[in-house]
Amino acid sequence: MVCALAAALALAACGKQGAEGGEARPGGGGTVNVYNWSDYIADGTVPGFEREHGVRVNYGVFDSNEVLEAKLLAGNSGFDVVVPSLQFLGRQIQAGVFQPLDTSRLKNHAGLDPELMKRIAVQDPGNQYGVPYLWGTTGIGYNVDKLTAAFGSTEIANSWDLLFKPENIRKMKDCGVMLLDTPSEVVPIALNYLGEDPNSTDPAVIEKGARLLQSIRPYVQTFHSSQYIDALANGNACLVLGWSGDILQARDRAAEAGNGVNVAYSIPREGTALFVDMLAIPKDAKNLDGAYAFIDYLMKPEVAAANTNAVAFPNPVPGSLPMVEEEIRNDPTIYPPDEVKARLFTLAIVPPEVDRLYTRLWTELKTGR
Ligand code: N2P
Repeated sequence: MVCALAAALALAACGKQGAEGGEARPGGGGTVNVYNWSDYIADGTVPGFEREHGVRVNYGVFDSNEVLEAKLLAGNSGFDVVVPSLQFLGRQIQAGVFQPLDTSRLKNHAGLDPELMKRIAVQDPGNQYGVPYLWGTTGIGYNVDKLTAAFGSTEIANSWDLLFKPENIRKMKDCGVMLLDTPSEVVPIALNYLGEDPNSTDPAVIEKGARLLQSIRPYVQTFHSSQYIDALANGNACLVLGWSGDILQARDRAAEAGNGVNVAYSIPREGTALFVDMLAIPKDAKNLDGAYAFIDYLMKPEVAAANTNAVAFPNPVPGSLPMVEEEIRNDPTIYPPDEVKARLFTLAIVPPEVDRLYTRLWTELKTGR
């Protein structure tokens, strides 16, 4: 609210946002309009950039690729820098939303992880349009004590059986179950659990995933893609399908509050999605100098390390690692070891007819039809 007001009045930039709803508005001149995921940047990053470059940042947040995409496809978004996940960037490139990046204006570009850049090039050919910001996995967040009370140990959290078998998830119903509100990740995870291709475009296969989700629907309290951080941290949710760093932030918030809530994150052994969120510049961006400067600043090793330290999502800058706190660097749920990585899948670009099917199935799921 305060941030939305400040943005509306163009009085001040807002830093890290805890909830969706902050709006970035065109500022022109010395303002760069950035639209990023919520809970996804260190508090000091935006002020640090503003000091170093003498540019003001108008910083808005979202918690859904679908929301960002709707704004980008409508055109005239007013944004200079946006952060879609790779598979969304891929189809937005095809829709002509972005301008190719002039990497000669990004002096830190050479410091990006070459392996990751190769993976990205499958959906952004030649790495022309995007620069990775942070990445992570989509897994299970849980309240350690509630899970232990229901199952005798936390072992079950190592499998998607916890979430996808009605006899398991129902035991967590009363303490609060939340799922990400995004079909484009939850449906592929359900398909992968069923042994199907997570990126299947076959309607009959996708329907199978939807049926699995329908079977657990009675036990899901809320579909939301950012509120689960606080809900887990304050004990209002005990089982979440969510993003790695978000759940670890919930763990840290509970510890800071000293409220006795213990939160943990697991990458289930059946495997899950690995996502990469990409910095890109819309074709109609007004402040190109500001956009390039901001993107380049985020790739500075010390800035990338500060962001990872704050939000517990890995960054794509190997030179930042010595500055990443040991506890984070050595956490296998944040930086998965190779044997875990081998079970992670990349989300593919979703064709329009599949997208429409996802949307229909998702609406039916949420409204209980
Ligand atoms: C930030 C979550 C971003 C990860 N809260 C999803 N791409």
